[in-house]
Amino acid sequence: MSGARMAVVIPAWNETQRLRDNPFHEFVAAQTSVDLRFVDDGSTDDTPARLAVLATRYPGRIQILTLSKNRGKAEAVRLGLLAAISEGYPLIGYLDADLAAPLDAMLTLREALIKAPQLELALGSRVKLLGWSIRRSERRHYLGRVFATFASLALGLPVYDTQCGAKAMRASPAVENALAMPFLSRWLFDVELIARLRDGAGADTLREVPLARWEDPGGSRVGFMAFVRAPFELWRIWRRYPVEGRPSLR
Ligand SMILES: Nc1nc2c(ncn2[C@@H]2O[C@H](COP(=O)(O)OP(=O)(O)OP(=O)(O)O)[C@@H](O)[C@H]2O)c(=O)[nH]1
Ligand SMILES: [Mg+2]
Repeated sequence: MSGARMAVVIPAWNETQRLRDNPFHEFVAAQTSVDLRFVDDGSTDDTPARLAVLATRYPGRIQILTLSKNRGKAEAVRLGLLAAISEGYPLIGYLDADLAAPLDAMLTLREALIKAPQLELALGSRVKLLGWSIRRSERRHYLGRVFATFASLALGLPVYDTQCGAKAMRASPAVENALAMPFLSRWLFDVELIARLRDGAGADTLREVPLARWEDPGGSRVGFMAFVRAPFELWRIWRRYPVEGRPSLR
């Protein structure tokens, strides 16, 4: 079963500096059942040309979906995943172009879905355990822990890390349904995706999978304002997807 076909969606917005060809080519050569679907999110730098070169070496296996203007990561990922479902892949997932989570992480997540057929979503989780290689600056780690605590409260689920950019799903009707509408939030869409599946498929279809390796390569374009806006966005999500049995603000 480990050969189940999977499409990994990689959103890319002005990634000329961070995009490297080799890891993608080596991965596609070694993993013949996993294809890559880049979404060029209205880039204004050389990203389209770089992606075109990347794709020519493995026609069909690496493809580019081009958005004519920048729609933000949430919409880029959502459109890429819907395109992969319509291509007929039984498993789909997404990963950041900076490869903070390495491509191998998608194999770990795919394995989790294959081993447990009841799961709809396997979430990569950056759990900093001794002997594992999870490398983030102290500042981002602790800010991340504060955010994760509030995200967990807003979802009413014991989730450790909603924001890791590596997630895999089954291309099921429940997942397709969860992706049908644009997300409310541009950056916290992972929290929304979890809420939608919690409500549409049940909390027991979601599983976090600790990743062995995660390393921030730097160069993030998520500015300070994203951290300032995060509590407000989380509040909007909590209001829009109330936790059953708990008071809603609506
Ligand atoms: N910043 C940004 N990234 C986008 C956008 N659309 C797609 N992306 C992609 O989303 C992924 C995440 O971007 P990063 O800037 O690394 O942000 P992040 O990983 O969420 O945050 P960090 O933890 O700060 O690195 C990358 O693959 C980007 O190319 C967009 O409009 N803005
Ligand atoms: Mg990043």
